[in-house]
This record gives sequence, structure tokens and C-alpha cells, in this order.
Amino acid sequence: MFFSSLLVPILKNYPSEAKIKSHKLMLRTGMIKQSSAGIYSWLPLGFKVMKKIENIVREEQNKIFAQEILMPTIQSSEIWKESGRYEDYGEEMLRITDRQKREMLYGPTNEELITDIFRSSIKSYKSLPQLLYHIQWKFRDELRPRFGIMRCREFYMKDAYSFDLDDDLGEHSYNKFFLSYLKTFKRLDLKAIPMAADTGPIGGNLSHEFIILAETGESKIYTDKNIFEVDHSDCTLEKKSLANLRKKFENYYAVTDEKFNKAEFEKLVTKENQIETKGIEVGHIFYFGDKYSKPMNASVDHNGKKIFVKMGSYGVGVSRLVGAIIEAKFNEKNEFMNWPINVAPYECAILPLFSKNDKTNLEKSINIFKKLKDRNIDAIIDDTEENFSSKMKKFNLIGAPYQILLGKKSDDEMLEFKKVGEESFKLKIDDIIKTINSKKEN
Ligand code: P5A
Repeated sequence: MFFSSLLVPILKNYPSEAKIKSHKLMLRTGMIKQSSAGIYSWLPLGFKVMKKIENIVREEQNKIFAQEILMPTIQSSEIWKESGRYEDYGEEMLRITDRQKREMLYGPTNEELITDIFRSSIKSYKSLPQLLYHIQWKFRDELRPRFGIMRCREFYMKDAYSFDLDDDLGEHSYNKFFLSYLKTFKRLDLKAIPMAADTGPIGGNLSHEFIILAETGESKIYTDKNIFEVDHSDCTLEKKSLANLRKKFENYYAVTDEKFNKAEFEKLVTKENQIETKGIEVGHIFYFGDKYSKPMNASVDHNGKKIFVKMGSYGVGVSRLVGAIIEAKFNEKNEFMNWPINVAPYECAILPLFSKNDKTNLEKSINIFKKLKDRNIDAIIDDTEENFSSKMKKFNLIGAPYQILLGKKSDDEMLEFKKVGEESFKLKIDDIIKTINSKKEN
């Protein structure tokens, strides 16, 4: 409730090691602290934002009836030897030997572990489809970790896995995640475009990366600008509706670097519609059939016949999303962060001007805080002795979407209220509450 009691180590300036907006802002506002190369601690502000994002991701997974589980971070090498990826994964995999000299690893992804769970639990095709997900830390020993939590070694991922009887049903599961991702990113106020992408070490030949446009992104992309108009709001979980939605997107050229073909791009997209820019990959979905189920012997009985299940996997970079939202919403020139309200660290900041001898405004703040809290508004009072303008500057950077200013001549009834990055105006507390709550999801 009081800013002075929080662990928020704000810096006066942007640290020189940070090159992109999100890294700069996260270090300056004390959201994260680097512990070693590509490994970060999440401090209260950053952790709060990430947890809010995680919850939105979770809610959208639950809406397509995916079941949440939790798998460990440390895995045995045995299952990776079965799938054949133990050698293939190369130096990105952090390999660990335990005291019994067993080869273990810190999971970079979980296709093998989930396949092992599946094969020991499901025997009949009647239990299909199975959609399972977890939200867990991953480790990839990236050669060049950079841009803070955008490309780091330890990161937080939502990874889901689907199991179906045949390719047609497998693709239906794939399409459910396709829609679920569009909905998730929309709730985060991000325009993420599904683009045909390379499958790398995960495998398969059907795959989409979900990319948001950003100059600082690491993925080069080529697309038709009309793809931004495709709407998913009336799509249902029905098979045909989902397949149509994917088709609507796939009608437009949209690919990442590895899939780019200049002649094709120029033939399929008129000059004025061509977009050639950079983006941030916030999600990636894959369909790979029996790539893991066959070597690992994960099958079901279908009328006396043994069928290797058809699988897909679906990732969202939960920790990367914190940075991606900042890249999209931080106004660096005017120094304010415009968080979507449902992931903001605080929904409303109350900034009182007061002194040791006159704490009237601080007392007023406490009353306002209680009223906001009664109406479920997540507020914070800046009770520090900093001057008024540095409090405003600080909360613009932290990005409380709404702010109540109690300055020299603060009125009891008509409060000075503002949206971050905009001018203030006078409003009664009840109307402030209405304004804030109207912007929030139910
Ligand atoms: C899909 C789920 C997979 O790992 N297996 C399980 C599949 N896909 S992926 O594309 O490799 O990763 C999924 C998402 O995780 C984020 N991500 C990262 N975030 C921060 N730092 C990294 N080094 C990093 N690597 C991947 C991305 O958002 C990616 O889309």
C-alpha cells in the first residue's frame, strides 16, 4: 500500500548496458535484477506484472479445456535418448550429473517428459484428445543472451501439448491453440500475427510463430499489411470455424526470415501492401505427428490396432511477454509506460504532496486508498518525501495507468486525476472508480 515499504530499487538513469527500451525500463524501475549472464531475479514490480500475464495465459488455456499440470525443471537424459534429441539438442542444453553419476538436464522444453507421462497413463483412444499444459521455468544455454529477459538463458514459458488419434484431429487441436493464442495476445493489447515459421529442434512441418511488430525485434518478417485486419472475434471452438479462421490468415503472405522467398513475396503481395520489418516472437506452435510418440512408443488401442498418437506443442514466452509489452507501450521520448490495465503493476497511484509538519494530503491519500480498495482497485500511495514532480516522473515510468495527484491546493471533493501520459482534470472519487473499473475486464 505504501511505496516506501516496497523493494523497488529505482535508478536515476538508464543503465548503460541496456540497449533496448524494455531492458532499459525494467532495470531502471527495478523490475528485475541480473544474477548472472542471461539469468534474472524478478523483483516485486516485475514479478507482479509477469504473474498477471501468466494468469491471462492460463485462463485462455483453460477456455479450450487444456488441463494444467506441473512438470519438473530437471529431467532425466534417458527419455531424451529415446527420442533421439539428447545429442541433437547440442550446447543449448544444460547438462547436469547428479551424485549417483546419472545424466540429468535442465529442461529446455518438455516434449519427451509429457510423452512419457502420456504413455504410462493413457491406453485407449477413448481418452483422446488430451490437451495438457504447464507454466514452468526453462533453461537454454543461449550463445548470446541479450536484451534482458527478451533472450535470456532462464525464462518462463507456458508450454502445452496435444495428443490425438489421427492427423485430422491433431490439426483440430492445433487450431484450438491457434485461436487461443490470438485471444491471449488480444487481452494483452498486443497485435500478434501468426506467421509461417521454421520448426528448428522441435520438429514437424506445420508451425506458426506469433509475432508482434517492433523495431527492436530479433525476427525479420515479411507480410501483407491486410493480415492485420483479419478478425477472430466470431470464431468458435467448432472444427470448421477454427479451420476457416486459420485459412483466413493463411490467405495472406506472412513469413519469417527462414521461410522468405523474394519472388513469391513480390508475386503474391502488391507493392503498396508489402511490409518488411522486424518483430518479437511471443508464441510458437508446432504440429509434428508421431515424431516423439513413435520412438518413445506412446500409443493407444483403437479397435485392436496400435496407433501412435499424433502430437503438437504450443509455447508462449511468458517472461518475454513482459518485455514485448514494454517494447509496444513504452513512450521513451515522453518517459511514460502505458501498461494495459489488466497487467499493470498498480492500477492507480495516489501521489500526495506533504511535509513533516503538514501530512493532510497523506491522510487524505489513505482514505482514497481505502475507497479504491473497497472497489477492487489495486492502488499504491507514494508516501516518500520526494518532491511532487519526481513522484510523478517515477510513476509515469512505473506506469500506473491512472494517477490521483494531491498537490498544494487539493480539493476534498474534486480530485486531480489523470491517465498516464495525459493531462490531469478534476473528478469526484466515485467517477474515478467508475472510470478505472470500466477499463478493467470483468
Ligand atoms: C513449444 C512449447 C518450444 O519450445 N516446445 C514446447 C515448443 N517452442 S519455442 O519456440 O522454442 O519456445 C516457445 C516460446 O518461448 C519463448 N522463448 C524465449 N524467451 C526468452 N528467452 C529465450 N531464450 C527464449 N526462447 C524461447 C518465445 O516466446 C517462444 O515463442
